[in-house]
Amino acid sequence: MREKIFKEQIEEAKTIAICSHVSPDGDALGSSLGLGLCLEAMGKEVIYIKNDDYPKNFMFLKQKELLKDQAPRPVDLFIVTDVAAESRIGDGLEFFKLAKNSLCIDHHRTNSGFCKHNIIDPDASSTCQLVSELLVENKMDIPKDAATMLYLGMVTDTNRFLYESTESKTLRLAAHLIDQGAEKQLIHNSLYESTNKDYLLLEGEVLSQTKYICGNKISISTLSLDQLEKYKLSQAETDPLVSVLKSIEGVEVSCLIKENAEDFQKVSLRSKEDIDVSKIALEFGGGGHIRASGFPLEGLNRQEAMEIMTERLEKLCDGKGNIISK
Ligand SMILES: [Mn+2]
Repeated sequence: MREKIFKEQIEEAKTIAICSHVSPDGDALGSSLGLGLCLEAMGKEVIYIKNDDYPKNFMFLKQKELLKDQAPRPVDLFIVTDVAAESRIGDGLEFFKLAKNSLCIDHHRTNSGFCKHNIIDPDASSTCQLVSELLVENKMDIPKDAATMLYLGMVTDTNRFLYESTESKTLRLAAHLIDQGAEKQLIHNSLYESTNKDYLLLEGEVLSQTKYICGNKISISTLSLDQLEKYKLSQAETDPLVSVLKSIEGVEVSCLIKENAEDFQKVSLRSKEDIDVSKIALEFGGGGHIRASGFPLEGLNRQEAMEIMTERLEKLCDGKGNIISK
């Protein structure tokens, strides 16, 4: 059914604008550029909408050249990939309003389906997996450069196929992308064998200031703008930190509060088992996945955010150092 919707919407459109979320990550870039390249190969006119600065850690990809600032204009179809809510469309919003038709392809559990047509699969480990599946089911060609982008999102959203969300299907689709020429070694070497040493130093600093509650089962830390400045890193480069806090022995839930301005914090949550952190994110007006979610906290400084998050996360605890799943 969903593969039919995908095919029909694409077949009907001549001009297609494609966009992902603000502060793009590997899955956002991979799904939008990967799908766009497949659509171009089908003879569609594709407009790629740039959102925010291109993340430094993905500079090694030549496909980044496709992203440009675009003057809004009406198109037949507006596609958003990996975007959980309309508020995350960013610079694509004008295109969305002007477009005749819209299609949302996403894997965020909290997605309410804000487009005319919505293909949402919370069980897909990445939007790139979902896009690849839709392409394969429709026997559509995946050119080499598209395969590389789709592979990128699959690798990053599953943390190298380590997360529980990785299914046998994920690996079969990844294998298919490699068969189409996905540059897997370029991705592996550029992302996982090239860690910035300043990032590692910052990681140590954040770890050393981490607070543990609930019998060390919950880790909470903060990252200040001063620290980013000190180590000359961008916000995007510090994305792995919250997972590092989760990877600690015994930790079930991790929380990182990132200062974006003195009175504006961004909170990221991760969990290993039992705890659905997307519920907490929803309470605060954010969203995401069961094991990875986030939300902004406006009007609070870092210290206040730390207090609020400590208080909220303590509710996950039975008071005797055990996590109670709810
Ligand atoms: Mn994703």
